[in-house]
Amino acid sequence: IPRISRKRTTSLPTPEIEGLLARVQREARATSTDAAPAAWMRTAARACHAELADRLHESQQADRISGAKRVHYLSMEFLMGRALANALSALELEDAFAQAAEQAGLRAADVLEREPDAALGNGGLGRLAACFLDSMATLGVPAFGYGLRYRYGMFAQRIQDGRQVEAPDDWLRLGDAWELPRPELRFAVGFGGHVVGDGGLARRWVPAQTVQAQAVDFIVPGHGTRRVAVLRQWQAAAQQPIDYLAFSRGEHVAAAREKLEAESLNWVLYPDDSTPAGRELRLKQEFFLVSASLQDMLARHLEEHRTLDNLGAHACVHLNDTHPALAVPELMRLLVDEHGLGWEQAWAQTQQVVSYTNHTLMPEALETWPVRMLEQLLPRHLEIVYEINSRFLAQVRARFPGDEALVRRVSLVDEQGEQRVRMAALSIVASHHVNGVSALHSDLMVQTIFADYARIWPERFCNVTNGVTPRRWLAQANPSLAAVLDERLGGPGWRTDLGRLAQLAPLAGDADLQAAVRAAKRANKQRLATLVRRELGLVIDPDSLFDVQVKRIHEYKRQLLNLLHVVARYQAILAQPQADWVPRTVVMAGKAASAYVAAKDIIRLAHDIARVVNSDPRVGERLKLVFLPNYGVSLAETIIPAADLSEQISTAGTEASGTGNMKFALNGALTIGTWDGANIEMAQAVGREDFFIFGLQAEQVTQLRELGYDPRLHYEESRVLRRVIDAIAQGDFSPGEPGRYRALVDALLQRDSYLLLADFHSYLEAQAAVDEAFRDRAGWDAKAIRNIAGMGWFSSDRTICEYARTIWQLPT
Ligand code: 26R
Repeated sequence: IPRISRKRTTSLPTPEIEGLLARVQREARATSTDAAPAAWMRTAARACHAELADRLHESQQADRISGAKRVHYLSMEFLMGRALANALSALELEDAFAQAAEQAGLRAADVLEREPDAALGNGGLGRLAACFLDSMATLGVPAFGYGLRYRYGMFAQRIQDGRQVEAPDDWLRLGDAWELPRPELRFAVGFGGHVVGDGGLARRWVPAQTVQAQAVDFIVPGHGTRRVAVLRQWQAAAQQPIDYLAFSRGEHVAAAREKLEAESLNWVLYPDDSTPAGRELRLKQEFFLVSASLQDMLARHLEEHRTLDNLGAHACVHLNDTHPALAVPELMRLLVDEHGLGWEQAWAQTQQVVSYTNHTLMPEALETWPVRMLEQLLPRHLEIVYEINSRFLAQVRARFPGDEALVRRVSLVDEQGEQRVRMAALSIVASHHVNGVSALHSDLMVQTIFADYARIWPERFCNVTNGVTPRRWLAQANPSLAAVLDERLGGPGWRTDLGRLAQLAPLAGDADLQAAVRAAKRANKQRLATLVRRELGLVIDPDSLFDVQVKRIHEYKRQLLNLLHVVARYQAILAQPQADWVPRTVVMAGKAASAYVAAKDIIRLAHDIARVVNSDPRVGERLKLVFLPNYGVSLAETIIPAADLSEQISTAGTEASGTGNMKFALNGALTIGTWDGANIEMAQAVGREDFFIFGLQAEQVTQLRELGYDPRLHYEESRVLRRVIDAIAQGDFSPGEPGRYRALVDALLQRDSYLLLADFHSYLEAQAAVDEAFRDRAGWDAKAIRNIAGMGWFSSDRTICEYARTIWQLPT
């Protein structure tokens, strides 16, 4: 991995930063007490930003001089969360900052909390991109993240009468101190219009409409290095911000039309279930991202190399899922139409440059775009897609003569019904590598959704298992545990060399270490209990077992299975109040896409169950159910370190990897999970004895479905399950509206698409094993330590090293 200056940045705090901190202090003293923390937050952000801007300049200068190969990571989502604590940590200013705040009579935590989350992502895919930027900066991989500067990010979730209500996420309301506008970086992006040509392959697109893409940089600091990465976010602006003629005619709305239309590109982040309505804007967003990013990349390359012949040697374009797949025809258009390369030459460069990561096997999440829509919006790109397709299909016909069924299946154009372009096919055909995000997912990818392509190009497909950054997800989120690690691992080096955690394994039985790890966990649980009391007015016991499931609400993730267990436990407690129950607090959080009815029903059911269970005096302290609203990066940073048990219970074969699973185990939670995604590799790394695995495996799931799965059999066979389902169906948790969960229960009994009933018993057994293990506190602590010790491999630093070596082929 190329890196400049890995030396520790011990020279900090620099006089400039000390000066800025002093300024922060002065300003804060001058403002009212109420505004003080917010004022501190912004001033501290500006102080850090000034230093980071210097480092950005240094990093980019160094890459220009060395002619480094750069990674261009194209993603519609970057779920960055807050930046200040991370910047302070990277600049090694945490202590100085905390002291300065304290002198001003403020708590550092209160200041940090004033920063809104940059929630420009839906979930796993977006957060992974953020972890990758952190690792690329830290490892010194020359990298640009390219994204959109959404005006409104992931919606804010409020709960009203037990139901989710969405509110816009107005995160830029007070401006963002971290933004570095780059007025000199502007590119024109076209839409619509027509194509002119002379009959040859080089043709010219004449767009009907053009908007300006304006770069706004966000600097991502590296840790233990002066290197930084940059997240370049595009802002759309009208060519002419105001139509003066219209304005002078008094037509003010018309005068602002172009401006409004251009800026609508940056309006909102699309939810991950986006229904066909309003899809055209999403397509425009995708193209806008891709076109601006590639123009920026080519301009830089030309400035440095004066030719595009060697583009592939100096640039990687990585597609974070297919959302930026229009990069393929857009790069071809730029190379052929705008820069005059021949088709073959352009295609060779494109294939050398592009790689693609798939993040889901769910067929409904595979993107396709109607040919009609592309024709209207991107006529030249449609032509290019057709040309790529005809050359590709000719190759297929030559290699598999007579197999027209194969040709139909692999074609970039789906001809069944309305013609649509398959974005995954487009990405695969253009990429030198295609990877999945866990071993199981990568296997299933080539065995199922991409089987035909894997037959054509077996060498193209590979796996790179996901990882998470230990800086945010351990050092910053869990300072209590971090302090224990610093002491036991001989200093802070584990932050950038997470493999060192393995040194803890032989110490798992050490009573002092156990006590220290337990004390850290207890402090984090207390912190969460305080938050729950503040947010919900509910008292929870920090000595109970904290059983946590936090993630987007999706049927395949099976939050409903978790709820079935809660109800079963509730009924068992009522039946046997004298039994020796291990007190549990079940914590859930997560957002449902606004149009996803089944997911919203699950949220409502959780609230209905919580109300009944939490207020039943017969249950007392033995069981509590908590749903925390507005899950996001910052809330995760408080919840995850407080968990004893991590719920990773997706139907085997459905969760591509999961990354929350890694964050929990890294923070000393034990996992109850299915044989799915990265859970499998985690169980191997920490040891199966210290993992609560249950349920059908992916192959068994497939078999069962092929044989014809009948959920009713489970319902009829199991008294426990019957009582649970009947209680929900009869309205025990919704007495005012007994039929409230009719649809949900019917779906379970008639289809049960995600096999909850098939796994129910195995899940209850695993939960009983959890209780047993928790009774033995020393045994549990030893397991927790072995979990932490086994997680070294799941650092996103390791993941990025694998991408750098095998996919991006960066010099080492
Ligand atoms: C709008 C649409 C096409 C869309 C569909 C699905 C947009 C976004 C998604 C979300 C996806 C693809 C996602 O977040 N996948 C998750 O990626 C994580 C990182 O690799 C995995 O850990 C996780 O298992 C997977 O669900």
